[in-house]
Amino acid sequence: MANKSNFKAPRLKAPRLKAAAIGKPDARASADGAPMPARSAVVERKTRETEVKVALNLDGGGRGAVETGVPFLDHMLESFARHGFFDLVIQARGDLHIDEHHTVEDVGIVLGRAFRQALGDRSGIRRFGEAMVPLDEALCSVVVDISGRSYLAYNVPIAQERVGTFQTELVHDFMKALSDEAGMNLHLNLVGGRNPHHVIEAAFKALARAMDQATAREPRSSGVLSTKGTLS
Ligand SMILES: [Mn+2]
Repeated sequence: MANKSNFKAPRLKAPRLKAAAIGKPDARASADGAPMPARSAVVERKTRETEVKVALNLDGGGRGAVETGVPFLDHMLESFARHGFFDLVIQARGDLHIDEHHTVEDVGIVLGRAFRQALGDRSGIRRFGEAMVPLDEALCSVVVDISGRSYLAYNVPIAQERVGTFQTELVHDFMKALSDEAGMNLHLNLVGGRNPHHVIEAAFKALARAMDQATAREPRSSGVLSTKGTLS
């Protein structure tokens, strides 16, 4: 029986984080005391369907402030920021009166571009990352190669069409857009799971941890980690 009271979920306050704060020199990443240049990007994209702005710092502290108009996506991306130790501000406005597809996909596009831009020529990064993350009964594996070549292997079968009002199929579209635009080989494999919220959240957390590893600076590598000599 539906509860028809006027209950309103409390609005969870995202940590206050301004796009302008992103891009300051990264003092913590310095080994010898000299601040290293921030690996960050601010990317905007406007179409007749959506308007998306992303500010990203790869060497952040896990602070996320995400407002896309799709609350479930906000929840996933704030989790992504936290577990990837990225600082991430996302503001999106989309044609949600049609459905959430354009907004979810376009946020993936702009986030991917922000990673591409923040990584620059990809020199000095670890390039590969992998993570296996559980959430109760759900277990998801993510392996990435941030090589400049995009590829998506998406094996995350979800029986339920929706979690709340969010269409579970949109996760596939989001991951495709992200991997295409970041220039990233992205393999997602669901080991098992029943609850779609758990499955998707485990996927985003595993994505975060794998991308944190892959984007991390590799102190032993002075140039681009490829025998080909380029990652672009
Ligand atoms: Mn959750």
